[in-house]
Amino acid sequence: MALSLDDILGSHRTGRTAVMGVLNVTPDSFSDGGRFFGPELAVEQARRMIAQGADIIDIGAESTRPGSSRVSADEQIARLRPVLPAVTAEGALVSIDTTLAPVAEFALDAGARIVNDVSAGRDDPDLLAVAGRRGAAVVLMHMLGQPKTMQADPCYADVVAEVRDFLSRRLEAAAAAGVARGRCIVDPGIGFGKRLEHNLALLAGIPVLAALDRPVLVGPSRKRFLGELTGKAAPADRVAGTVAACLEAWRRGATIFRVLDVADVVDALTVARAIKNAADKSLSG
Ligand code: HH2
Repeated sequence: MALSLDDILGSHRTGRTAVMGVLNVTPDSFSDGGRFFGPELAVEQARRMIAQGADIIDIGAESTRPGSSRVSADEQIARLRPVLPAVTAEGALVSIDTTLAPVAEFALDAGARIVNDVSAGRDDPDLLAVAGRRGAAVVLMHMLGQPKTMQADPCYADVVAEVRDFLSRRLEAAAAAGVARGRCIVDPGIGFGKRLEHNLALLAGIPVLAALDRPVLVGPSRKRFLGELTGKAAPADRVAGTVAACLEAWRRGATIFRVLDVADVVDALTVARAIKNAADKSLSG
C-alpha cells in the first residue's frame, strides 16, 4: 500500500521508504523528454507507476537538465492543466516540480500536496509562502547556480558540509515563510552543479544530511554520473546504476527515492529491506 504524506514526512524516524515516480510533461527532459508530453500518454504513465508501487507522482513541466532554458509559469500551467488534475483524480499523492509560485498554486488547487522546488525557495520569493499558506509539504533541494550554467565549473571546499549548511539555512527560510520544519524534506540535488566526485561524496555523506532530522530524498535516476562510472552513454541503460545508487543511499539513511524506473527501485528496496529485517532479527534473537 502506498504511504500517506504523514508516513513520508515521518519516514526518517520509522525507516519506511517511499518511491517518487517522475512524470516529465516536457518536450526536452534529459532522459524521457517528449515521451509523455501528450496528456493521455502522461496520465497512462502515471497510472503505470502507481500500479508499480509509486507512493508519489512528481509532475514537472520544465526541464532542469544542464543547459536547459526557463519555461514561463503560464507555459508550465498550460502543460500541466490536462495532466495534473487527472493524476490527482487517480487518488495519487502528487508533488509539483516547480520553482514558481503561480505554478505551485495551480497544482495545489488541483490537488497536489507537495511542492518540489529545486531552488529551495530562492527562485521565486513567494513560493514558500504559498506552500506555507496551503499547508503543503516542501522538498528543499541544493543546487549550485542555475541549470543553464551549473555544470560549468562546480567547486566546493567540503561539498557535504556545504550542502548540509545550505539545507539547514533553507529549512530556516522555509519556517520563516510559514512552512513548518516538520513539513520539509531535504535533498542534496544529485547532478545539480556537481561533478562525479561531488555526487559520490554526497551519496556517501547522507548520514550527515540525515542529522538535520528531516527525511532525505535522493534523485540519482539515470543521471550523467552513472554514465561516467559505467560507460553507459544512453540514460535508458543506466537503470542498474540507478538501483545501486538508491540502495546505497538507503543504507545510509535516505528514505525517499525520485526515479523514472519505479518497478526496479520498488523491488530492490523490498529485497534490501527484507534482508535488513532478517539481519536485525538474528542480532536481537
Ligand atoms: N532531479 C531532476 C528534476 N527534479 N527534484 C529533486 N527534488 N531532486 C532531483 O534530483 C531532481 C528533481 C532532474 O531529473 P529529470 O526530471 O529526470 O530531468 P529534467 O530536469 O531534464 O526534466
